Amino acid sequence: MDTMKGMPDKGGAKPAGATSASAVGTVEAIDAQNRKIKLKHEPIAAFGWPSMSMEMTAAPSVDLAKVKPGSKVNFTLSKGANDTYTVDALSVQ
Ligand SMILES: [Cu+2]
Repeated sequence: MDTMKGMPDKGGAKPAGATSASAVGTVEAIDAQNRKIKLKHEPIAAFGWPSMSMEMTAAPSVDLAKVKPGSKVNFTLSKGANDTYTVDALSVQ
């Protein structure tokens, strides 16, 4: 499997190359028209990320009307092609 050379093949802890993760964050901005949400999230170990502010795309199932700037939320994030990230689920704490 030469094409998989760069991939870790050990079992055990979630690798940094995880494709989805659950996280906690605070909403900073919402662009409902373009399905974008900017979140200041806490560290996400599954992706090897420190805490940061970043804009993500909200999946069609996510109700952006439920959140506003300042809302503290639990959310799940999935990694797509080209390092794009989508919020698949989101709930206000
Ligand atoms: Cu981030």
